[in-house]
Amino acid sequence: MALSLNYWLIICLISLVQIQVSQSIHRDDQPYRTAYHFQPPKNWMNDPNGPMIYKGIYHLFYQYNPKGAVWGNIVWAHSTSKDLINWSPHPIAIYPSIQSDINGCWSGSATILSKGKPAILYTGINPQNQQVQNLAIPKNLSDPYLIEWIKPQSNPMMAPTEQNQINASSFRDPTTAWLGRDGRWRVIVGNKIGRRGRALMFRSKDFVHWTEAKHPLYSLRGTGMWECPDFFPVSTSGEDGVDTSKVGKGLKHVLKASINDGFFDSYAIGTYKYNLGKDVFVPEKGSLRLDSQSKYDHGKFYASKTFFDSSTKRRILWGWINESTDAATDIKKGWSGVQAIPRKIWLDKSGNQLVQWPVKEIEKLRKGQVISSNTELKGGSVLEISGVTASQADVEISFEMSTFKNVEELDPRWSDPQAICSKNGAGKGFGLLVLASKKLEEYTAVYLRVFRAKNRYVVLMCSDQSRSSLHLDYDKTTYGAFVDVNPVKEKLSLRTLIDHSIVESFGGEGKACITARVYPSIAIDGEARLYAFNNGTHNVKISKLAAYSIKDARIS
Ligand code: DQQ
Repeated sequence: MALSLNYWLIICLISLVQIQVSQSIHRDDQPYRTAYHFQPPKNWMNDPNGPMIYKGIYHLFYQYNPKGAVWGNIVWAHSTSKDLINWSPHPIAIYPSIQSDINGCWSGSATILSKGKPAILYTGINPQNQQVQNLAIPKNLSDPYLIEWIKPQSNPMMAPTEQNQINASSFRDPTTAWLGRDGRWRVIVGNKIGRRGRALMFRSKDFVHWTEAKHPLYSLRGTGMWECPDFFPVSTSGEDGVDTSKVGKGLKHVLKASINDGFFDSYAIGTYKYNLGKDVFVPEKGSLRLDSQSKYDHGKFYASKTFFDSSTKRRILWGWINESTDAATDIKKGWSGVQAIPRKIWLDKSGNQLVQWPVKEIEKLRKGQVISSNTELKGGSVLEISGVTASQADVEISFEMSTFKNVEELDPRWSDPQAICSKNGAGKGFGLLVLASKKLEEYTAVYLRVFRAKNRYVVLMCSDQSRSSLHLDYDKTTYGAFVDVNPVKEKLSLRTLIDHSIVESFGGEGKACITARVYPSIAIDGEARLYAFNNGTHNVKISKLAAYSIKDARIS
């Protein structure tokens, strides 16, 4: 007995050493792999699919190419987690096996049906390369990991036909379904007709027989194909999420579409009504309107999807962060694509916009910290924040301006925040230099700038990649967003999650998000540094700084 215990202890120790060794080898030749963002060990990953919680276990499926680091051979890979941060991989859940998905299993969503049974609707590519919608259900409901999925004989559930005249190459990505008061399920599917993006609606009593509604739930001219639509209620009185089928007082609805022409996820806030047999979504007057100003994230973030976490009453958002490198580079490194840290998402107090914040579970990974308050940051100065692993960190910083006398004037012609960030640089901005090299040959600047406009101040957030890498052929885009905060009354805050090649930033406590993908050549691992800077002529106060090293999550 004693011998066998020792034997197992030795085996465990050897494996631990092997893991440590393989991790250090892996980091040396894979400087851009992330340590706490979700990614499979190798190959291509794109959209998050069918996120849900079932019997206390979080499920994430994702579009995956089991055969390589570029898009193709698409299946649904599957991982589960108890905390949204550490994940265990499972066998591929949905793969081509029937006529109606033989050429690919594309994106879709999970719905929790009555009695808590999950069901997945996803897009299959049939032998004629048409996009159709299929159903998959768990083989064994008593398995909380939902390892095996079966596809009913009656697939596909929705298909383009001569009668419905749906364009077979623009008909995909069913949402989570919701149950109407009339006892019928509703689902929307992304589509376009000409340049008009559309959310086609289907209804069903039994989740198997689906009928197309006469009118799309919503459509908008000039937006092109809507991929991965999402439709869900948000509470008007707090941060709690609500079940997707909830309607009534104290709620507004959000429609999100992934705008394929432009590759961004954009939303509108409005009212969902069911009147005289017709379901309609009416965006609020003056609400953000599925355009480039109403992006979930003004950097890299696409094909996102929310789910309602009934265990914590949160609505949680997943989104795909793609690479900025070319296919040859991705093939060489053997992988492509990362998921953003899951974010809680809710309606801002103003009712005019959504707010996003990394799920609090991420804080479990925090270790060594640097915390300070009320530090003066002189005009024109750079201050190193040492004591944390700068390549793997979580940094929260808030600023107060000592004076508003000299703020920059906003040229009334400047309406595009990205253009201001790209053309005018940091101006009198202040913020962080992340993934920076010691001599500042490389850095990604994430910062805020305050402007004076007519009767108000305007706050701009930028994430500038122009100096992110000495590699000349890597992406140098600068992203920008306006942040709806009043700098006189509110904190000017930034939070940035840094993870080797990811800089995921939240301005104004989550009112504006910008995710950047960067590939430094010097500022790698132990060579990376973190700084605060103030480019203005006057001092600003760092009212709060909390920087943490972040441990590796257990992912693959
Ligand atoms: N990715 C899937 C499609 C979806 C697109 C294919 C969005 O279903 O429209 O991998 O990234």
